[in-house]
Amino acid sequence: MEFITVALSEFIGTITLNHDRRRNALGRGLIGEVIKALNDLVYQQARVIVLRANKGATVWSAGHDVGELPQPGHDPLSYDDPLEQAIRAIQRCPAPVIAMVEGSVWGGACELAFVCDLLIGTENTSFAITPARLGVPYNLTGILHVLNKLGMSLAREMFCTAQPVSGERAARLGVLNHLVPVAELEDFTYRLAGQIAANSPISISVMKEQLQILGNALPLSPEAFERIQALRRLVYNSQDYLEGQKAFLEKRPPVFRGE
Ligand code: YXS
Repeated sequence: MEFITVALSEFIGTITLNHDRRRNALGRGLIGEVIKALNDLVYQQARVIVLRANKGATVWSAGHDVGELPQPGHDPLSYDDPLEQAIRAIQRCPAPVIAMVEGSVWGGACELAFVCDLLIGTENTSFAITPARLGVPYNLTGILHVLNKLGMSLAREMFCTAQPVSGERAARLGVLNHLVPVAELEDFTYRLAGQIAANSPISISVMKEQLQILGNALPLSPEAFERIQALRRLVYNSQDYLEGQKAFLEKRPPVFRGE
């Protein structure tokens, strides 16, 4: 694998994001390897999977690969976007996925971590949801995943400010299941993974899917859905969307005009 490493021991799988040079940006190459690793580990009887970055990582993941965002006029987070495929792969994985989060998490990588079944962080963990910083219209299921995880108040703050929220605050608000000192992070995570692996995998996989179905069961009229899609088109057809990506790639602050 070019972008990740994979391991399996005593029914506990580990997928390590291993592209530090690009801060584990979620490009199609890395995402493809993560999805393959999830499938392979389940086939090899993994009962729980830890999704992590390398030890000592300052950035768990920098989010969607900005260079792979499509040009204006095309939905940047369409159903078949690799990031969306990875999010569905984690949700559909019969084994619980534990996000072991060391370092900062950005953009769509926050959603990827939030859809994991458990999140364990440390004092250097932080989450920043950044579509507003790039002029990107987040997608409907993504908003629902964030809303389910954060609640309305924190979701509004994070989508509007695009500023990092600390691991300590995330733990206090229930976004992290546990916050442990970085020196204890691995032992704590794998001890908890061992507790899961010792339980009935068929019982857990069924309850995971039941929770998934109930968590996403929000009635939405066709008109409401079409209105939301029309709103998102306004954004990804905007000059702001073009400017957000351009500014990032040119390593300069964006100048947004709201048009
Ligand atoms: O210039 P080189 O070639 O060395 O590459 C640099 C960065 O360009 C690259 N890199 C990325 N490339 C593509 N997509 C990214 N998201 C991305 N992030 C980083 O990695 C190399 C090292 O980056 P550098 O020098 O900035 O590292 P740093 O340690 O000083 O800063 C780390 C970060 C994560 C604070 C910084 O790289 C950063 O702010 N990255 C962008 C975070 C972000 O806004 N992500 C959201 C992406 S868009 C997304 O997820 C959704 C579509 S949405 O916007 O809707 O949430």
